[in-house]
Amino acid sequence: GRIIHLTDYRPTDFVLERVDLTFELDPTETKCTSRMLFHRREGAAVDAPLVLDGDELKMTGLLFDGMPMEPGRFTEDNDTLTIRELPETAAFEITVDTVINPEANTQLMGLYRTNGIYCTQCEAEGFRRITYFYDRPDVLCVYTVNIIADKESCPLLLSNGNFLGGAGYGEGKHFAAWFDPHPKPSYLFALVAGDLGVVEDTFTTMSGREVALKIYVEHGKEPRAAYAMDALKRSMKWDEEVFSREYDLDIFMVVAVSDFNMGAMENKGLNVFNDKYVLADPETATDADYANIEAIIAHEYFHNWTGNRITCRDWFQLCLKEGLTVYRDHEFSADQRSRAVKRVAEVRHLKSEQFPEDAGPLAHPVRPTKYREINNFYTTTVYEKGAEVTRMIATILGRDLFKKGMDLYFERHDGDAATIEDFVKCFEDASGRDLGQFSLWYHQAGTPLVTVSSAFDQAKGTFTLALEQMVPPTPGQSAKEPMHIPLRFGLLLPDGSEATPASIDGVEVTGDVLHLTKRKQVATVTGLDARPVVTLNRDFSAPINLHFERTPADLAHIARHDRDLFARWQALNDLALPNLVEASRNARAGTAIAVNSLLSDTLIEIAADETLEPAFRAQILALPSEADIARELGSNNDPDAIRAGREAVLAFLASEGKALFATLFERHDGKGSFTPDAASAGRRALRNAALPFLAIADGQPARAAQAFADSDNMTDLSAALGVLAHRFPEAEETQAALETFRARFAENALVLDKWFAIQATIPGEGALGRVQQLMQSPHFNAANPNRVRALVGTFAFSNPTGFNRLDGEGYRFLASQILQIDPKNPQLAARILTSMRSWRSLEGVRAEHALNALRRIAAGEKLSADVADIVERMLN
Ligand code: B3K
Ligand code: ZN
Repeated sequence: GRIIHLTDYRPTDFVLERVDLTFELDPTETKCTSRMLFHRREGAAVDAPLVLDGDELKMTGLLFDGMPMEPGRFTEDNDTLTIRELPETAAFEITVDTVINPEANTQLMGLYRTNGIYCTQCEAEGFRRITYFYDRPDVLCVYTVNIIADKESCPLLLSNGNFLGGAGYGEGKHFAAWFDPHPKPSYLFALVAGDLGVVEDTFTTMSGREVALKIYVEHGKEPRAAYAMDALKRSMKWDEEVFSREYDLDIFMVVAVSDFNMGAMENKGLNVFNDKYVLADPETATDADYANIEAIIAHEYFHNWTGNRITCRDWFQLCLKEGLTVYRDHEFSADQRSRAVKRVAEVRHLKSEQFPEDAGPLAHPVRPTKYREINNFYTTTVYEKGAEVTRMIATILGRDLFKKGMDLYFERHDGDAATIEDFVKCFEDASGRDLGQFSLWYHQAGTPLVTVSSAFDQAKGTFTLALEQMVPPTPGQSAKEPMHIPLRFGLLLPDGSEATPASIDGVEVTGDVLHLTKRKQVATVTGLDARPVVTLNRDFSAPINLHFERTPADLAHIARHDRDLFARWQALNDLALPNLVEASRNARAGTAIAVNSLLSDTLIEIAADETLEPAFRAQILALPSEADIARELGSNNDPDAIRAGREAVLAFLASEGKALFATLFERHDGKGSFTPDAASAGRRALRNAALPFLAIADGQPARAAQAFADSDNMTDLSAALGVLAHRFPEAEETQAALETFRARFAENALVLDKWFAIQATIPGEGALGRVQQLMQSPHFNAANPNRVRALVGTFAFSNPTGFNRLDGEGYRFLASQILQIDPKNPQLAARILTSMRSWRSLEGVRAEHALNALRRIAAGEKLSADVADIVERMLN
């Protein structure tokens, strides 16, 4: 594929006024007729041809104003249909007939079949696999959709918008017509047909309109859709209350399907979901599953305003809808649950997924300027860093001006295909603040590094803070400008209370935000009687790396006293990380490992603090991961040494805290009636955070085996199984528990994905053999993305010691998997391949094996654009 540049953007030569689509569904020969009404855009050249996009299409008819098009007036090639000699001003109609084979569509883009259900996925460029079209987000028009299908196998015929009507249609068939009054781009088109069960409810909007809500799932699974329905209603209410956004159709539908390339899709009025993010009940879903369902239902619903009513001018603007919508779903979850705990989880996720992307060969700006395959840009940088950038606008402007800016955005751009510049301008206009330098967050890739040092002058009562920022070079961007970095901060006094300084000079301060804008700045704080302990980047107000040499005592002080719970977690993390890094170095060198007793004391003290919510205490007990340690080490990494060092620290903490862990584990016994609310989930989280420490201290599986036997919900059951498998992989108890779990959930593929994932993450070099063996299991299905992600993806992404085997077998396995998956499902292959994005930070022997595996993939015959793009960037 060729490279697309942001600077090449220009509007189409023709305006599409409306489209009428008719589908005659058939598993292998679906007929699609598309009637499009166009007129030449004012200012477009009079001889400009109409060039429509297509991909692997079979065209069986082409009409101009109802008459067959003369062969000389059009040409069809691999990916375009070009029509010439079109009217200068008059509107005209083009009719295209295509024939599609949904059964053969293994890419899961365009129209395909999953478990007998017809469904579509059109973002980013799937609509062109249905018919020739202006398949780009800046072409918005109204759609009428007629669906004809077999009555018995497809009682349900759905598309976007409002239902117009339906009737019988000859022998054994019926039809339904839908009209979507809201102009939309093709990527938001959807069609679903088949035989599904439904859960129904209603929502009355703030202006009093009643909206029908329907969630479609496989027959028999209706009870498992209740939580998703509840989350949907809460999302609709929240968007009215917080963003003043009301829903705009008579009906809102969600369909759950079992073969889907990602989480879900926000098609107008007809969201299509991976069933993993719809179905839940206590027996089969963990608390994390419930939280994900809530967040994704909200995310897709929120897209109705941020994405659908205001869409993107081109795909470079993807963060306009994704970053903003992730920010909105984060805020929603924070309001529904515990804000601090949610923030800790977000930051953990950002650091473990986005920071490595930003530090490796796949780094790109939140708003990129070029791409080869757009599907490879649905990244954690566009989504999660994009959300952080939106959050920083809110931090800089403050709540009220941020709301004013959002209101202006909705008012000014409703119905538009907008750009990031349009978005930022709304906040500038609403606040009067210049966001020019701030906008670099959209354009400069790489995680900024802020280095800080401090000094206190007791005689003068002044405290100075010297701050320096540096944005590392990234592919295609060697030199960087200083950024506008908003840092929330506080000054803690020895008794834990907060100091109110007389003045702060040298750096702009608004409220509790310090605005770093130059490469180097010194903040001078006056009017202090005692040396303060600075707490910086509270709430993770800026997505940066912070190097601030602080004593363990200062960090422990913040961990004990900060009024910002997030900062307390961060301080404890900052106390633990150097210890874990040091332990890993010692493990590699074969020298003795010591643990700072301030770390163990503080950790145990906070974990024991009954005034703190259990969910937060559980986060305190989850030490930085092996991947976190690897990132901190930066280069020449040996995953086995990292694990050995971390294990030694865990063992020390386990023995120091054994009494406490036993109490936490027993006191928070989750038995009784299950509720998925945040407080109950927090109690389970604390219990399950204590269990691995107890297993280490016990040195044998009895307690975890008992916990497995006693569990009456999936959260506790899978946590106990995880501890058994990861701590005692060879024990009889573990083998028995794995088999019990398998047999009990043999009919539930989504639950068996947990069984796959737990086994794929058993540390050590035996993991690969287990994964290969599990791929032979009758429960595995190489054609289903959820299964492949659960087993192959989890192994590559989340098993550092198992995947990064010294003999390189892990990489060779992944290379052969990628080459096998790619011809069937390029998006899935490309996504799993990104698990190797940090290969250059491995020590020499592993890096060499990784390089050879990547070269083998690059040399593959007929690679998809998706995989070719990723592998080439990783090799550059
Ligand atoms: N917009 C979709 C993602 C589409 C991915 C295309 N490869 C889901 C979401 O972000 O809400
Ligand atoms: Zn989204």
